[in-house]
Amino acid sequence: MSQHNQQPQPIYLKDYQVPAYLIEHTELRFELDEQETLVRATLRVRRNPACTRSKAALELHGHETLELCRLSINGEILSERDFSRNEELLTIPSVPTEFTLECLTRIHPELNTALEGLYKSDGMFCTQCEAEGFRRITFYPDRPDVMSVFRTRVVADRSRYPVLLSNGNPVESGYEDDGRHFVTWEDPFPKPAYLFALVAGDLAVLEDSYTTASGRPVKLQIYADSKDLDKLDHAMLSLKRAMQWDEQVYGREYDLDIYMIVAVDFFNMGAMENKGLNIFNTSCVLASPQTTTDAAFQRVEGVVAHEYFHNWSGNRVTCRDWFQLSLKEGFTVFRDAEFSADMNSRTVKRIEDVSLLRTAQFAEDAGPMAHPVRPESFIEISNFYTLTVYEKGAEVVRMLHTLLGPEQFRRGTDLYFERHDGQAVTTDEFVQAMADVSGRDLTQFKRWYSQAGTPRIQVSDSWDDVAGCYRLTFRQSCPATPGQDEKLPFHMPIAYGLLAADGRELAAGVLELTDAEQSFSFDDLSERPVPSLLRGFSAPVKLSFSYSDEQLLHLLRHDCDGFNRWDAGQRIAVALMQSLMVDYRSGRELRLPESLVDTWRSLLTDASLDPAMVAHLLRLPSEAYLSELADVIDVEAIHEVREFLLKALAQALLPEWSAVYNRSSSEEPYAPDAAACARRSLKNLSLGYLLATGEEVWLTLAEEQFNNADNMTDQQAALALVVHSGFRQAGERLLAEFQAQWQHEALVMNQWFSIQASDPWPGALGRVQRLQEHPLFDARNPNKLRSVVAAFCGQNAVSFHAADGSGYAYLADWIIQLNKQNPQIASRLLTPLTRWKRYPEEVQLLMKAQLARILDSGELSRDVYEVVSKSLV
Ligand code: B3K
Ligand code: ZN
Repeated sequence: MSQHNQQPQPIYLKDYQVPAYLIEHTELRFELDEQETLVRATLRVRRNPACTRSKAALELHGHETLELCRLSINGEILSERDFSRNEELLTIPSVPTEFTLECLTRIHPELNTALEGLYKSDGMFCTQCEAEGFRRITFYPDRPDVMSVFRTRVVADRSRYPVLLSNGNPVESGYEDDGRHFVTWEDPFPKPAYLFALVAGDLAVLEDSYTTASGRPVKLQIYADSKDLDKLDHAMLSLKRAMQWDEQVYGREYDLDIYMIVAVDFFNMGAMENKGLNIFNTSCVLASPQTTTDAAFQRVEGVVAHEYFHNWSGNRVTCRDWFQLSLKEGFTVFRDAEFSADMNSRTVKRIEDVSLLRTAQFAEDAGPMAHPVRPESFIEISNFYTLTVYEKGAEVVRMLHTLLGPEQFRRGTDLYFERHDGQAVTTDEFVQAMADVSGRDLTQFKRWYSQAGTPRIQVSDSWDDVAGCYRLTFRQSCPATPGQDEKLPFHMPIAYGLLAADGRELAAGVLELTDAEQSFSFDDLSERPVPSLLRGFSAPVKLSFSYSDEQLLHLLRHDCDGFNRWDAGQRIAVALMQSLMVDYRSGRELRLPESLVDTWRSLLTDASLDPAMVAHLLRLPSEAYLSELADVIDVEAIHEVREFLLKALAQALLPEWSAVYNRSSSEEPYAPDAAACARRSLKNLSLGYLLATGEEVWLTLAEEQFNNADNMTDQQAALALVVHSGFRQAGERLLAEFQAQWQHEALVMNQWFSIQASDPWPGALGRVQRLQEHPLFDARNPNKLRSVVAAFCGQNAVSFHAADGSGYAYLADWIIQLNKQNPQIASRLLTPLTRWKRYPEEVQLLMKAQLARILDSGELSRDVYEVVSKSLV
């Protein structure tokens, strides 16, 4: 815990200074053992010629848990007078210009519950060093602008840890005393310490190979527990596809002789791009038709690609400091999104990504932790691995792609990689490469990196019938965010089309908005068009235009932009739900308009439509999206109105749902390709509507699907739909059967937990507390916490927001417990409580009281302290 007597202090981007010392070579020796681990680090250090502070001391980061055994410079052991140490730094005031520093440290991976640095996951050793985990392994300048070549020897008991891995290529192996063995690894590419990795365990491996475009063979290995060896094929296929895609689309080849992925069960996030040795949460690498849903198959493909793409966007060219995190994350998310769009359905991928952005990222922008894509300060960097840095950061790169066009964008990335290979750079340098190849002035564009908040665009139009002239006027503004009251206009691309009454496109293109108010005219049009605005969601903004229902229906039928067709449907549904919410609050009877039934009927019966599109069009806007759009969130009204609409549409279109269900069923063997996923998604959507009627016959259908499914997508969909329906006994029965069938598959059981934790039926809190007593629940495992605690607090709004405040107290209890055990997870789980300002006053008081209780609960980690203290402002 780092709070001690004084509150943790923020650090600022404006205070950045180049490092005073550089590390040319890092040699590490790990002696892994059950009770303690010894780490010997031998560093070749030299003064940084770029540093102007001539008498700068050598500063090494070192976590307070490190036990220093010996420290020497050029072979001379230092005494305690020669250096000082506080809870973060070890400082040696006087050192030569060039020297060898040797440091022997004792650490305790077996006691490490924060899962940062070196720790144990289910009996194996593994590491997580980004952002600042290496300082829990040894004393080191643990900052991304210090890049070194590493040579690592791992020594461990031969029988318990037959596999010993680190970054780079294996160069030596052999035996030591007492049944121990070693492997030495050498990574020739200079890297920051955050990309260091080590794994030791008894692991099975799937091997394959890949020949790069220039003919270099690369050995591919994916390691996992032997029981999971049959679940690695999809990750391997995804890896090979990603390697090929990066060659074709970006001209980037892999650079080492070997590429390894290791699956571990205890992991704070999804995966980590350590050079040559990616470490993955099992949930992002294991996949088989029997145990894995379509969504999870696609997640594996996306995450494997994401970590692979980091080899160039992140590892070869890395970040100068952590304020630049989006340099690698925003760019890499953009790269993986384009990869997934190319491998599957482009429109569906876009709809999914935009839905996430509009619900979760927009909510972040509107909350107390709002920050720019390149933050200006932080107390704990782990709190800034956010949707803003990742997803909005990717949107910023996408806008550059749209503004420059694909060819210039590619010349820009070529220049960026070539100019900065082996360097640690800033987002300014990324944009500069784009400016240099295009000759464009991107100065104003860079406000996307420095200004927080979601811009609002108000659009109005006018039509001059005589001249045939159509005019669109855009007004942009951006709400205040913490520390930023006034915003300047953004430079953004608005992709658009103008549609005639018969659906023809009269004009299309990209408008560039730069001013607070700006108009564009379109001459010589034969008729007043319907505007399709922000096609493909070309900028991360909230755009409003007073569309009539007819205009939206027109876009829904005719727009050639699949994203905007879907969005037109969303706008229709959202408007209806918002008006139903008003009715609900005033106690009026809720009614389903005939017009909506007709529209939906035509979508359901048109067999020529792409099933993927239909599945998305007919999915009602989520509770989370409606919450984000509300001025004051009325959890109950949102839930009740959505339930009403679901049931009403189910009744009104019963024969159509049943026909779609039958039409979407298939005897084909399982494949996770785009077409088959779309079919299953439409089938399970129909099943949901059928069950919403409450008629027994559809329960029987759901149970049949549950029992006969040859894949997890269909089985799990049936389970979740029945459990969340009013058929309570049937739900209990299926849960018991599912448990009996899958209790040995940890990832499947995580879904079993999460389906129950997100069940809104009354009594949810009691059920969740019982789940925590289940023998498979383990509070030290982040996946389990996500399946139970995060699912309850994040996906079960009616239960979490119970009027007595019990949901808030439940979450606060967890935060107080996890604050010591795993601060990163604690601070992440906190998010729902931080949004208190969005709720009615009496709710705000209850939520704030729990935040205050956390703040007063004793010594807080930097992670939790930052989020709680900023939320209470
Ligand atoms: N770079 C890692 C994230 C590390 C998070 C550390 N708290 C995974 C990724 O974005 O690829
Ligand atoms: Zn990443």
